[in-house]
Amino acid sequence: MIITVSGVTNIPVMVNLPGLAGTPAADRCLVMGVVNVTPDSFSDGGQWFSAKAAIEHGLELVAQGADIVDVGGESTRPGTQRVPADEELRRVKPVITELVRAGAVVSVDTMRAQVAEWAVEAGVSLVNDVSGGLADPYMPRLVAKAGIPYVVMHWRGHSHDMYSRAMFDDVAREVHDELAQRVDAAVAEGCDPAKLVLDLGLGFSKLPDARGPNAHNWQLLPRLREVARIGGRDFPVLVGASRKRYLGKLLAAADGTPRPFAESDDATVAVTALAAAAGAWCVRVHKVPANVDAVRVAAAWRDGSRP
Ligand code: PMM
Repeated sequence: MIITVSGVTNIPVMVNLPGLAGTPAADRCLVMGVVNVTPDSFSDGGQWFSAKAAIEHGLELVAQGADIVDVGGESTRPGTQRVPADEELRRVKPVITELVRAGAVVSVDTMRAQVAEWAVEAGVSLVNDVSGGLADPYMPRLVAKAGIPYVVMHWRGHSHDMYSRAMFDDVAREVHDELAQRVDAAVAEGCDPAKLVLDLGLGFSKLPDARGPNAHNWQLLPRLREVARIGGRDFPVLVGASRKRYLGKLLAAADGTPRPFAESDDATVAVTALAAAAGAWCVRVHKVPANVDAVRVAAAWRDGSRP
């Protein structure tokens, strides 16, 4: 059922938040904390590059209320080149091993079936593939075999030239149609549609403008449920808004200097509240505590709006 919040937002609200096998049950939007085991991610620039720092950070995110920790060993910073698979594995192995051992619900953020295969063996609960199966044709079959939830993100190509592909007439319609193709491809490889999560791919081949025809991220967010309604099914949506460039641009100083990434955490919390109220299944964030508060506020808002 879809109801409408009166007054402030006028956003459609999914009354029953979707739950997925292998991920924590919750009557609210889930919070996924980010652990980038990379020297060069745009959002946290190498802070957690050593295994020890990454493990400690992951455990801290869980203690702060993260429902899932997302561990990645390859930066997708705009303009970046790929790292070799063995280096990606070297980065994530000790971190995933230790976080799973500690009882955390862990997802692996990778575009490579080889890395996902190792991570599944190690006990991750979810595969988060920013390429939605496009970067590695073996990925959907691997995830289908593992039988765990699969995050399929909207993606048009690798980071080194992603902005050259940021051309849309109607970004929400085109992201919807391209995600529908990825869903079809994943299901054709054996993935259970009930275990697919869709992601708008905020910042990936989307221009960071704050307004105007190229404000792709802002045009997508209010239509998140519409984008994820495919073939009559409302797929769960993961929203990865945290610290992205389009927030820094929106909050730019008077002289146009973008707000630094780490100073857009309050704006991330605002997006979290709105996305959760709109029915997002999960938000992927760098700073967990305030986002946990925001999803709880959104759940109370939703509950209060029930007849
Ligand atoms: N963004 C980044 C990395 N992984 N995964 C999903 N599902 N959605 C995202 O938006 C996403 C992602 C890049 O951001 P980071 O460098 O802060 O991790």
